[in-house]
Amino acid sequence: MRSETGAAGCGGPKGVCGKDEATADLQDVLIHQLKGIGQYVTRLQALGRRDAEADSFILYALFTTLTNVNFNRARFVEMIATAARLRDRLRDAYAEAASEAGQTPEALGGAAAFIPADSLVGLLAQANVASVRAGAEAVGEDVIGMRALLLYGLKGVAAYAHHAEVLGETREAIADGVARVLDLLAGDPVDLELMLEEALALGRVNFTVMEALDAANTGTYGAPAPTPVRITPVEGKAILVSGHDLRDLHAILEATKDTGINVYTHGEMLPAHGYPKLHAYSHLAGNYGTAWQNQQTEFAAFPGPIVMTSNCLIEPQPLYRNRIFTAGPVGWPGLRHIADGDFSPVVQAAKALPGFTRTEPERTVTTGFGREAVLGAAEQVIGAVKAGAIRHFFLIGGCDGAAPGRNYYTEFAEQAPDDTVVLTLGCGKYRFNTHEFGTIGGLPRMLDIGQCNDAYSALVIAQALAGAFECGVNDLPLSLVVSWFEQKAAAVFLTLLALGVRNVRLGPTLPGFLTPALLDILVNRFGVRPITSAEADIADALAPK
Ligand code: SF3
Repeated sequence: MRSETGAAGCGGPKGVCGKDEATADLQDVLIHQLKGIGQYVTRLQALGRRDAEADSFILYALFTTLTNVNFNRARFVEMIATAARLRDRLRDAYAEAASEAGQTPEALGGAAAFIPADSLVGLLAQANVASVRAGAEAVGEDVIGMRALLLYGLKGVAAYAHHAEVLGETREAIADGVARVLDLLAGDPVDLELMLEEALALGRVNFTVMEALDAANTGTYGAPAPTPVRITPVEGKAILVSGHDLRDLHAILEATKDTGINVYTHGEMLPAHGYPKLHAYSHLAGNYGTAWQNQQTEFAAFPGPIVMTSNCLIEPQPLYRNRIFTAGPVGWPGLRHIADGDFSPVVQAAKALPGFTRTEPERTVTTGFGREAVLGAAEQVIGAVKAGAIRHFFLIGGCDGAAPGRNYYTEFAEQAPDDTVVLTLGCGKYRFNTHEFGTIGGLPRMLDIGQCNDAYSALVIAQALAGAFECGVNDLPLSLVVSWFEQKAAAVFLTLLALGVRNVRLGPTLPGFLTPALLDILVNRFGVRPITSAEADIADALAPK
């Protein structure tokens, strides 16, 4: 999926995110290689051997193929060469481990034996065998759609797992689960039931990933606490940091300490202000702008350098192309890339650019309602529910986007009755986070749990509430309203299904790979509901059951 529009990509010479066909084709080749690597990794694991380099490369490489992450052909050509070398090494290691165990190694064909061409033209010619749609005529759209759900879920899992890994949190269960799905996909599966089971297993793996990421973030930067964040600029030199990677933000804060340069967050970086060890930097001045899809106008107006640490990047415009940097898995041809965590070129750029020339009157939004903060107020929350002051919780979360229909989320939050609480995470929050929600039972009526990366916090809160009320999550006065854009949302969606969470409202449009038959499965077995109108969905959620 190159966008919310469908399994077959967005079509045309460039997708809606700006990715050209050649880059998308190179990504398909890389994914094909990763399937082959997954085949060897699973077999090595079965023989009791682990390969940390392979585990890490798989996560990073999959992350680069998410929508709106990396558009740089040269980086993909390099990664394809690296993947080929890694696969060869794993093949040899597997042969050796099997022989040591007295076994005859399987002779693996297909993706495991794929030899990438040694030229760009040759690689592009190989993309047809590697495409998610390869063999569609023979197996039909339902099989292609289910494979796509697995692959896109896997990409999301890999992205979250990479975020955790850069902060030192890894789990063998994650590497095993990721390799297992790659191995399955390498076999071009056609059994829908089997793939559905594997998708749910992947959802459980993602729960482990989200837990690891939560441990990484809170272990490194402390548990988020409710924090008002300035959303108006302060006079002075400035750097803007977008994306999800807290470690990069931390490195930039360190690099700008005592320089007089202010650091602003953008998009999914807003919740970083809630982490005590990041909030402690007095030059973390505020949040600038809104969600990723508005970046072309917001970055153009920002008077300093911009760093994109993860998704979601869209085509940089000439007005800021010479002052935007990429980091980690992100890439765009011709942009300066920070590969080694040394952000001094960004600091130099900030010194040379004007910065904000005046301080605007302060306005704030509040973030930092992670699991500890919300559960710290659990007694108050439970008391308010029991007393009837809180009638219902709406978790309105997920990815924002530019497609029509997303006003639904604004309308939903704003029309939610005064005796309901709105919990939010992901960049969809910008649709309503400056709205005045007021308080309820002494608590703010709108609680920003954090990034989409903080879905674990939301699940822990839901499970704790269910425990307090001695019921299941599905019996709580809680409705989940999820906005869909790309593969991180697919991973969280699979986790919700795997945990048995029902009645998830999904929109604004359903991903194109969900054929009518697949949608039927989701609706009938998991109670998934495509959104209708805010008014009707709120009324339905509040109707006595
Ligand atoms: Fe999604 Fe880009 Fe915003 Fe993290 S990942 S929420 S769109």
